[in-house]
Amino acid sequence: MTDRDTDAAFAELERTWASRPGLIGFLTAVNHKQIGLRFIWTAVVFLLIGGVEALLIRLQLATSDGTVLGPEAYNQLFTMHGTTMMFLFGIPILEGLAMYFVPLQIGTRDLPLPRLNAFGYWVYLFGGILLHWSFLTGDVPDGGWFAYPPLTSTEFSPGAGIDFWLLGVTFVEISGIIGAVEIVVLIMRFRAPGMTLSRIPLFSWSALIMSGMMLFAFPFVVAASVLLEVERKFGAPFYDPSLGGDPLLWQHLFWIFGHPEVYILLLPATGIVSAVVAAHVRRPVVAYPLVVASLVAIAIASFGLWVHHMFTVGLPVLVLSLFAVASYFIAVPSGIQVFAWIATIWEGRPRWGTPLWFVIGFLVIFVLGGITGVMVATAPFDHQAHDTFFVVAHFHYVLIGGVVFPVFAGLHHWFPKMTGRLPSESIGKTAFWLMFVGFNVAFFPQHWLGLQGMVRRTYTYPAGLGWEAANMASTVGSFVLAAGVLLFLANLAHAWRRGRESGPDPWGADTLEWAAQSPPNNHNFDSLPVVGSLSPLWDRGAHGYDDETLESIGVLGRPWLGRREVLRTTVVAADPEAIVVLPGPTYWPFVTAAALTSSLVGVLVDAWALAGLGAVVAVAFLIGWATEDRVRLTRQSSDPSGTSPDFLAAVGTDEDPGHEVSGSDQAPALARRRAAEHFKALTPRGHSASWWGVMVGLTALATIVAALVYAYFYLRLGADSWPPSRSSERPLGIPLAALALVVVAGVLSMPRAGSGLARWLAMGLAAGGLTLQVVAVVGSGYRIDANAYEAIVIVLEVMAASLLAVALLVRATMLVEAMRSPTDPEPVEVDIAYWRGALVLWAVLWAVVHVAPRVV
Ligand code: HAS
Ligand code: CU
Repeated sequence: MTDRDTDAAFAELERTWASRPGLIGFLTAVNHKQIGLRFIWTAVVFLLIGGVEALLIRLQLATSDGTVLGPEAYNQLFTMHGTTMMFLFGIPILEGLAMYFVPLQIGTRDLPLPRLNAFGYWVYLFGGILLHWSFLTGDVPDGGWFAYPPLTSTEFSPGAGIDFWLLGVTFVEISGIIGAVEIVVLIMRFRAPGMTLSRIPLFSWSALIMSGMMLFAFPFVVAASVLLEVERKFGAPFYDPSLGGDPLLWQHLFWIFGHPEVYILLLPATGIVSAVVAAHVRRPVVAYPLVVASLVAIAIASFGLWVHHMFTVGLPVLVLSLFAVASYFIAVPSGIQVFAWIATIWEGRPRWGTPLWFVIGFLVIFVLGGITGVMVATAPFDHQAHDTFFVVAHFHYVLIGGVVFPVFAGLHHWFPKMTGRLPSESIGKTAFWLMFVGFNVAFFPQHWLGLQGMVRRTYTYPAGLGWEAANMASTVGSFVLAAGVLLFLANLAHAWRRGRESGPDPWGADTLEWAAQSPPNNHNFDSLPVVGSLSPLWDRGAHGYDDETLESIGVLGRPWLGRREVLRTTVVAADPEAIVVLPGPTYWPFVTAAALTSSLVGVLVDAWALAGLGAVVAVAFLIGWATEDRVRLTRQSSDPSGTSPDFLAAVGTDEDPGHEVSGSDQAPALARRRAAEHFKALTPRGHSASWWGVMVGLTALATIVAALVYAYFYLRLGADSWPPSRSSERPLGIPLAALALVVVAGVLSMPRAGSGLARWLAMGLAAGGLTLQVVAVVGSGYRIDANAYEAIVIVLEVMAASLLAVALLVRATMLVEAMRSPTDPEPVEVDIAYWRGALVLWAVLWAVVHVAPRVV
């Protein structure tokens, strides 16, 4: 290839990967950098909103008998503050950073399901707006970020505030699950050739683990919220003890989500710390395998700790002890990471810029917060500290120290990559010191206040307890902290236009994002990198990404076709597997999210016609989305036959059999050669990205089912008689017939590429099963407001019926798709994957509804 050919090819790629201009571009963009950046700045806006709410709270508490806020306003502000920070700032900013940087770090050009990603953003934005809309209607949620019933039931919260909260949070969590699916599939299937598991950068590892955790945690809060909303709208007594419900069920469901949630925030933040430490002390983080193992250990263990938030609800001592010990255990992997960073800084050549200062701030504050965590994990101590400011101090140490400081380190560190400009170091460091000092002045005294008995979530305290000075210090400190945050953001805003040019790699960092331009061009990399080391940019030539490699790989795909092509690789070895065509700009994500939002608003204001219409329109849009021709979305080929020089064939020309490689040098050369071979003769194999998306999405769906089944058995355990005397046992005849039909439908769908006819037939049978199921439920005479048993049975039945109904829709759409493009295996794959999952879940629910009441 001559240089001219190459330049023309790069220009062609750049046009192919461009978004559309103007407002249309804004609404239709799907590119990971644009969407990632949107997540980041939207989250920053919510950080500022949440910050103002916090300052108002502190003004009220500055003096005894404060009069800045009344009790109602105070309740609303601490609720919205916690909700905003946890749901609208913390998770989205970390997801945004992951969406922007993971594709670059692992050497690809976009996320695997770009339209879904854009949809996730709109859902997040609309959910966040909805939550804050309540300020305009006056019905501001005031039940705390944990929304415990019975406080949040209609009896004690009759207004629409809690509905805003439940629906808004559910929406935002769905956006989170979507982002998680995206990132899991991305990291498993789209890494650069040669990027084996042990060469994945720590930030990408942490993003993968965060996303995996989200799939298992978020569905619990979605399920809890849906149950509470159904209770509020239709009188289903899930949390009402007078009809067999139990408010503690909420606490379990909420904290099964809520405890992992804090590590979902912490882990990617530690990933940022690892990235920043390596780059700014100029050596890889020590003990990489141990650090990865710690991330995994924390992720798994964190699902077994939730009861430590419920130590004071009156549980057996054995339970208290088990959960306390489990909570101590988590200090071990946390400690391993802390010592790994300290050792890395010790061994390295630190450059004391702003990012590293934020890391130091993180280390100091997070360790203090971790230690108070171990203290409150000790049940007898917690009996004193629970619901006091001691806990408030603990979680601000871990959340601001453990999450905000690392995120700020990351924003400063990656800012040059996103903008091509360097923020001021002196302003950055000033901002750091303001934040560090302000933070400690604001929150350290709260430990003492808590031990003195000052309770949280109470709008004032009387004079004469000696708490004034500490509270005043806390308020002053929080304003200093806020000034630091503003200065930090102002520094970035200023640098955006005026900062010094940074060039591609101002820090001399090690991971692939620094090999791209700053800001990266539309297609990220001119040539797709091949990776032979954990620090590819430090091991240029010897191990990793080098100019030679650039030449050797050439440009992926055939740019003159105008398609968004990326490389799919295998899970473990990252061997090239297939070339995947990604979709370009499209309206579907935006309009679908808008339709869903209008449906949600319908529920909120009891306009059921609007709710139904919105849902129907959203489904119609989803079908439009699923059948949209992805290849046509990008620029049309001028030369579809591809008579121009075959770029794939130009690959691998640098293979030099005379060049002896030895020892550790062997791996990269091998990887490169293997990649080159694959490029030459890449017969597509493995599953499509959509198939992976469905499989990972099914995990989240299965978790929702698990949460509902958990609720069923929890209610069952608390009941004296089950089913309660009012609820006659349901006859089995029709349900058995439904089961038979669905099982046969499942069997008919089994053969891999199953004949079209068998799959149509299966559809008919499943539709029959669904009809029988509905008939049986209606015929049972069960009422959702009768008692907790009937209510949960109806919810399980509705869940099962929805799974089946969606399966029918998916199959109809995919069969039509398959007829339109008979050579494309994807529709069949997606259809069969979803069917298997949905039918298995349906059968599980069937067993719970019909078998469980008879045997347990
Ligand atoms: Fe926590 C409450 C226990 C870490 C966030 N936590 C909260 C709440 C939030 C939160 C938001 O067991 C309040 C929720 C609400 O609104 O009610 N937490 C722990 C423990 C750890 C911990 C054991 N928390 C976090 C992180 C968070 C977070 C991380 C966010 C990012 N937390 C609790 C408990 C409650 C709680 C109770 C409920 C209290 C109540 O009454 O409501 C651990 O993961 C911390 C491990 C980390 C370290 C530091 C590094 C380790 C080193 C090794 C040596 C240290 C040792 C320990 C051996 C420990 C350096 C020595 C121990 C001594 C006592 C000296
Ligand atoms: Cu916890």
